[in-house]
Amino acid sequence: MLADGVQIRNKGLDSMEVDTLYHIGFSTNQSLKEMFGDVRFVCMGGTAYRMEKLARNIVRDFGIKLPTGTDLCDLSMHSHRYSMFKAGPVLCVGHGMGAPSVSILLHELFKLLYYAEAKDVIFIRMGTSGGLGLPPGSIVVSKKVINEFGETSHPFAVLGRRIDRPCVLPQDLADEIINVGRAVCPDVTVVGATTMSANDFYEGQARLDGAFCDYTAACKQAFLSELHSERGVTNIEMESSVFSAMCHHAGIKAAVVCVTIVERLQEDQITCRAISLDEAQMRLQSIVMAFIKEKLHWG
Ligand code: R2B
Ligand code: URA
Repeated sequence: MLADGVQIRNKGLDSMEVDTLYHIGFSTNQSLKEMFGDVRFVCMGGTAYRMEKLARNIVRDFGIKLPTGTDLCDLSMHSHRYSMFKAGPVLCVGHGMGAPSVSILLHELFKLLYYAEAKDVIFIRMGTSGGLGLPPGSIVVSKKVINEFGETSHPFAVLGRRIDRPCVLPQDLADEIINVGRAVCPDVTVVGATTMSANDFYEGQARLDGAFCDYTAACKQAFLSELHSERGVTNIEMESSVFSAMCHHAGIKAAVVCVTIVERLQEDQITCRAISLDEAQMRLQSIVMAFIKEKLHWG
């Protein structure tokens, strides 16, 4: 099934009378086309707080008129799982941490947009990350994603078998965002590079400060240095491999844009001495908002 980009690869859905999108709190009994048919961008990030802030900033910056007497609200509030705010054509969704959380959400968002007949939708993951060889507060637009084993694919388990789906991100989209980023924030380091997506924050990212650590500081340093100098990795986070693999599998254009909040070649703990989390988020949001505005020829 094709809907101008969103490929739902499940013929079985046709025979379902009602499809309940349990984790986002919607079902095909609702007027999904009326509610979501105009969505052109889906921005996803880790927390509800940040995604609400993004939606509010878009409403203000784009001059979007909400119906008199109404305010933005969490459309997925009743599911108590994810959070979703709609700012005109931009859906801002909190995805939680890690691949399983993102995977469940993407299945349901793809179906939602398919049922809503939304066209030419672009997905953008906006995240925080640990940088390699970059000052905190740098912006990394992923051109390539590797998983924690160094492979350019994400492993899915289907009927007990491992299926590797490639992590592909459109290079032209990444370049467009890099150009906007450099124009909007000329004093900030904005790079297009390789992102490593790990399944864990501590051992999975070679930290020395987890509850377990069976390796030495020298081994950690050698691992991260090799990732950086041999593999070209400039940042590490936890969702880009599943995100890029699933969007590619669904035929959806997607980008991963992260701000670095720690220099991992120097430290493990996130203290935000060099840049506050709020400032880092604002930087990331201003770039993505400028990109969306340009794409939509808004204002
Ligand atoms: C970045 O930050 C989170 C871990 O602190 C994780 O979701 C990620 O990718
Ligand atoms: N998120 C991560 O996954 N790693 C970091 O170092 C910082 C944010």
